[in-house]
Amino acid sequence: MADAKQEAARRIEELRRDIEYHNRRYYVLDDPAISDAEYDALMQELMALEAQYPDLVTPDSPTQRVGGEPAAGFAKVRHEIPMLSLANAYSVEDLREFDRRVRDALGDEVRYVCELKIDGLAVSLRYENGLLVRGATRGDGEMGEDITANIRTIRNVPLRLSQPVTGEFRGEAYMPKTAFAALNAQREAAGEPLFANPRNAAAGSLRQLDPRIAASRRLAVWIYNVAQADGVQLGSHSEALRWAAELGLPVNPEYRVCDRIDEVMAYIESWAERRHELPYATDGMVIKVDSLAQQQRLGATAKSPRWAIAYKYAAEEAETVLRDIELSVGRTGAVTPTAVFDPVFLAGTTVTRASLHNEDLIREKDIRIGDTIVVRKAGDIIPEVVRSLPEYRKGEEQPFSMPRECPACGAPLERLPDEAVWRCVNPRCPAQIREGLIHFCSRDAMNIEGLGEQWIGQLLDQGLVRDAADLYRLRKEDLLPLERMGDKLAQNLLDAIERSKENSLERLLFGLGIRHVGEKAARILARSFGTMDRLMEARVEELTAIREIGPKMADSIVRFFQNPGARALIERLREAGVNMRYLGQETVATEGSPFAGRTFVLTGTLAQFDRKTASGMIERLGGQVAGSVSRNTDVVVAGEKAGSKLAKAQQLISSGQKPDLQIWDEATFLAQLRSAGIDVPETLV
Ligand code: 3BA
Repeated sequence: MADAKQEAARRIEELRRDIEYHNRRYYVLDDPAISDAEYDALMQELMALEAQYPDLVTPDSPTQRVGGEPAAGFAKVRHEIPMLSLANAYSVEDLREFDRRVRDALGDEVRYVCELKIDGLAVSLRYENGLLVRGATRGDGEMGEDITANIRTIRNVPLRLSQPVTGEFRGEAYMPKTAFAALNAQREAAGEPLFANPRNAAAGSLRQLDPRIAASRRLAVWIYNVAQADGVQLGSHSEALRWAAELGLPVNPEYRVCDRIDEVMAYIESWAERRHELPYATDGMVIKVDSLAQQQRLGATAKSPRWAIAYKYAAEEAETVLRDIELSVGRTGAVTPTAVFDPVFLAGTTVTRASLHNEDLIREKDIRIGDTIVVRKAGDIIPEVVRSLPEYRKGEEQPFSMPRECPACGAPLERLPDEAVWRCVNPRCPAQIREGLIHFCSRDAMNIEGLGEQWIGQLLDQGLVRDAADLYRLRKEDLLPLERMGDKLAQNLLDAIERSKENSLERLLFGLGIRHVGEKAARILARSFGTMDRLMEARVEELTAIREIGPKMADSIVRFFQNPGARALIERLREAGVNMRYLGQETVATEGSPFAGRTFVLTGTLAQFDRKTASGMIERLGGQVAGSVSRNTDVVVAGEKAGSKLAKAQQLISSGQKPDLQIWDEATFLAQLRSAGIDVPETLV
């Protein structure tokens, strides 16, 4: 083989390995290690080399497939009508070329539909006789994963259409920006890895095997394609969108029918900035030929339809000056560097800070204080430093070096061989104690309402508390001298602290901040061991015998309880009267639940429960159960062999007397119970 070809073969192998690795990080682990642009660059390089040496192309090359493989654990589903991908346009010229190709092929007038390009992941929803029967991911376009249970938890996906239609509807599942921000804040508090952008968060949520988790994630869907529908005649895409909306499916209202490509350009331009104000992330505009007959004439290549193209807005980047690198110490002692730079306006907001994650990243990117840097927002939301611009250096820039001592307490920092972060391991480090206390009081832990960062800071500074147990000794006269404190507020805080004593064990376990023990693990531990005492004596083998507990977590738990400081804290909490037992089903908040204040009628047989149990659960969640269907009924839960009550409900809906009456089958009922926090067996749904 010639030298050049040999070199190409070597590089091709290397690229394939890298791409496979990043594919797995992205599709399987939902934890990408590089940006989309960097990934695209690898793919482009591989495609170029393979084009140059076609005999080096093998069927297993990542260029030979469209997407990722389904993760283990979900049933696979075949898409009878393949889910193709979209060709991309990155410039106005690309768009004009698309328009030219389309008009050359058709030789007549063309109308286009422009739609916002939602940054989520494609899903397919199948309805039979108006009922949602299947939800699937796109997968590689041919085979996806059956995620029906998770799709059912998405609030804006109708479980029943307004007409008994059989067909398949496709769209984008996404996580609204606020939900994404809240989720990451929660994960940060729990010491869990953050999602890089709403798209990954949505994908991660839909790939959860436990639909309760998916339900807690506040996803939503926009439908943008009618893939198939029995017995309807649709002439155009815009007509299909209107029809889908009429059926009750969520269709994004911001679409526009355009008569010429210039109008398309203007519409794209009109959204370039405004899109950042939307409550969900968008990364471009999708342009589609409106007439379905014309779509058919244009057809598709192996990968994508010739009648559609995705215009991507350039990822907005800005230059600014790095003024400082600040260090903060988290609850686990991890020291995180943050870039502080001159304010820049980026994707709709002014930003001044971005996490730099760890020392290695700063070194790899050669980022120095005083440097001109390029910043952008990952997924349009999270600011990040892309690179420094060494060509602007004047010589006064300061390379960053991680201190060897904790910036909060001065204790030496440690870095484990397989970790990227430096940690302060001083258990008395004030920064760790502060963050730990904030976590202890937080909503998902002990839920001490009102006791936030500011108060905790003051309590620590005034020496009124040193650890969580001290909170339970506070008296009103301790609180009153605090800045901005009043009698009523002090009483409220004391009441909230008092109430927290009654929490079920899982909240305390989560609040203690045992490494690797998140909310879910805490719940499993509480349920499995019942009391703190039993858990404290558990050995590694007993812990790992529980399916969800791995060796790393087990080891961390055992070590935590061997620590005399932790044991002493637990004893003082016990003396203060803090509950240390699992209280069975946690008392669930009824407000905002799909049960609160609504009237239910049960009909037919449920496989999972007898009627009394089902009624009990509904009532515990704030609902009422009635014997017969009337206009006062909000929801009919229909089991197998449901008869006249179901028929009555359907009649009330279709006659318009009670159009918002909902009919839930058993799976929906279970999914709703789960989303309200009730533990129901895993067998169904
Ligand atoms: N429209 C994504 N594909 C889209 C139906 C076609 C299509 C998309 C779209 C193929 C968006 C590729 C995955 C796929 C259904 C295949 C949109 C968006 N239209 N508005 C033309 O907003 N992200 N994605 N989805 N079939």
